[in-house]
Amino acid sequence: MKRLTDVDWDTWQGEILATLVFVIRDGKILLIDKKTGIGKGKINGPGGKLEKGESPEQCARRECFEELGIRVSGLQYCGQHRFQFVDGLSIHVWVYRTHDFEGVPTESAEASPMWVPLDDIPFERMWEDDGIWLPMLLRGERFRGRWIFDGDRMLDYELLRELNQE
Ligand code: 6OG
Repeated sequence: MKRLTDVDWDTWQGEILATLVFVIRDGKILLIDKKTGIGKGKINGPGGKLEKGESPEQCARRECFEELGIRVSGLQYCGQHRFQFVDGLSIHVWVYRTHDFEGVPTESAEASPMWVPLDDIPFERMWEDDGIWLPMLLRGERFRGRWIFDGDRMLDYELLRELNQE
């Protein structure tokens, strides 16, 4: 499996369902140095796996609280990604952004927070896909991505822009 066409996307279902949240305020974006889980050692947005019975939005809020101790609200849905890894792992990720939160982002066992200027995002320390779709999120465009990864290495992808309606 190397290309998008090697996967039957009609029947594809993520084995892991997860979320990502990007808090943007005063020209800065809140990122985390991830200390555990998938993508440990990389910089990403806060987020994580859905628990049983939870909606993606509930998961997004819970993960922000667990990882950083902040209460986010006014989450805007930005898009979805379907990640297929060549070893069989598959992850379906829902992505949100907001500028509303309460509390001070605080380091936890899972994450260390950082505010980064929007024109200085450390893409070289992030998943390879982020450099491709995060600019769309920052422009307020909605997206739908499908990606093939071999470990850290991106092999193929398709990123579509969606109409901004639910
Ligand atoms: P935990 O292990 O933290 O949930 N994730 C990815 N994020 C980006 N930007 N690119 C990828 O490319 C990713 N694969 C997974 C989604 C996993 C977290 O890792 C994110 C979740 O926030 C392959 O519980």
